[in-house]
Amino acid sequence: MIAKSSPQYKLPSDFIWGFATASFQIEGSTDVGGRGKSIWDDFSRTPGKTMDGRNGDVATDSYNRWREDIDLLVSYGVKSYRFSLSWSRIIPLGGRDDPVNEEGIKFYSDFIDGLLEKGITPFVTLYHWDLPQALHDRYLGWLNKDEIVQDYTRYARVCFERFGDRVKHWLTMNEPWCISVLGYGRGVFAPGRSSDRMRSTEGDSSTEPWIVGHSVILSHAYAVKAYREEFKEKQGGQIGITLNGDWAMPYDDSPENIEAAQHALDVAIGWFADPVYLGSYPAYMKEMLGDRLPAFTDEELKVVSGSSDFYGMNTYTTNLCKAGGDDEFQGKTEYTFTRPDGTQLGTQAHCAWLQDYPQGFRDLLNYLYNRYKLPIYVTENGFAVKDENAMPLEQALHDEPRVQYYRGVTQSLISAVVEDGVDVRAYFGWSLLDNFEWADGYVTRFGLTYVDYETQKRYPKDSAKFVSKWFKEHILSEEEVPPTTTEVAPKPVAVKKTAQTNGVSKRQSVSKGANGKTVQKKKSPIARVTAYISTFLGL
Ligand code: PNW
Repeated sequence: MIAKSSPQYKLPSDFIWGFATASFQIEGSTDVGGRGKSIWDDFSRTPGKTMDGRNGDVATDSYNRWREDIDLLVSYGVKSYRFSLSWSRIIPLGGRDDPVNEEGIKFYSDFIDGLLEKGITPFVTLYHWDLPQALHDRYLGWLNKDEIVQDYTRYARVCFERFGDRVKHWLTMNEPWCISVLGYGRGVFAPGRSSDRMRSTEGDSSTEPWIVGHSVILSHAYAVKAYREEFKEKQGGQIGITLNGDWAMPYDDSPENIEAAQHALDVAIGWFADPVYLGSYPAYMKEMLGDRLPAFTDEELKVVSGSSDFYGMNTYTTNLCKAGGDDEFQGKTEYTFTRPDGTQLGTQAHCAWLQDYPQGFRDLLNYLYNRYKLPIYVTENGFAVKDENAMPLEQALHDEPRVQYYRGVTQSLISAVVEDGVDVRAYFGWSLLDNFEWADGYVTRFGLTYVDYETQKRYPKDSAKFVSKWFKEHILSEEEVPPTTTEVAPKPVAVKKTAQTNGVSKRQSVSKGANGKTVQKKKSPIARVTAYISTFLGL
């Protein structure tokens, strides 16, 4: 066990950290540079769909201000930046026979070069909810498995071909649960389909989300197959999916509530993670949905199973779960933040679904690592301070509840890695900037940087300073890294030792750096031996 006070109580030297965004939430310039419409363009312009009636036409204007965004990342000292590509900027009509837009390619190509020039590793999401409108109009998008799988795979292939020489970290899909449930079940996100005729003119919440989820899994899997067969050998990158999922805690000790928490996890996470990592839908989902849950053919299952190189984890909060209710999207459980004794689980955020509970972050990391046994990349995690939008600038910049949130999760993160032996390789805070928060419009601010939407000026909040400083102080410097097994040491480094004592799967080997190369560098023999001894003794 490494003592908390030890200089070795740190994350590995090749740990990746940075901030995340998504194309539609920041770019704006929706009708510029040959971009085709996405399903969010008109949806966000439709009265009543966003809280403040505002849309994504300008957002944080990052299509024009991307150099400024890179400067901001540099000022924070990040190692990596997670962003997404707009499918309809690259293929305006989206389909496999539709033309590629060279202006869109050039925009992202220049951006990637800009990051690399500053030593920032691009972490690229292919799909963060902005489906080309033309594909929705043509065949109902994700509802048409046969068409969308082919169109998505071709889009992915174009991205690998054009950017894969420089991009070594790919995420196929962002949060399939949100795509399926919020877009086709609750109808609150584009394309806004549901059974609720007060909200949606079309849709069927009892069937469509499960069909959409199935198409998303298959599209992900066939894109990964293409990457592995046609690009990976030459380009040497990694590819995986990223899932949302909040920790589920039983409301109390009763057996039905303990079971309810597992049901909540089965639908929030297992719906996607179980097929991808374990090869089948969770038994509880089959029981709950019967033949409304689509089945994989044997051939599809071969492609789906094992189709992610790592576990991509987006998480924000913890829910207390009680058995009951008929909400299938929550596994027929009820969520609350109020404990049996009437107290709140944590600090309330601006959005109703989020409270700050850092222990849940650590518990979730352990659960995912034990169940899926792959390295974890935390690709989103963040907090929206209550009423921040109504505060004067100076007050908003001192975002103490967000600092408190990040203080808690970073402590949980390092405890999970060093004490529990969970193999976490990356952490991205959501978000680099305040931005278009989907149905919330611009009311809810998740940024570690404040954006004044009148001037588009960016102002670092205290949280950005906290997170940047924390990662700089808690990652082993290359000088401190103990030698690897191939060098002097007969045993793995202390992190690996701790892992063994906890009965969790261990870190298998020295992980790869951002560019796919082993990061640990040669040190002087003395430095190596000293570092090794101090690690071994837990100093
Ligand atoms: C994620 N929920 O969305 C997305 O990946 C981001 O684009 C988004 O800005 C961020 O989290 C903050 O909301 C979520 O209702 C949207 O539980 C809704 C939920 C969770 C995540």
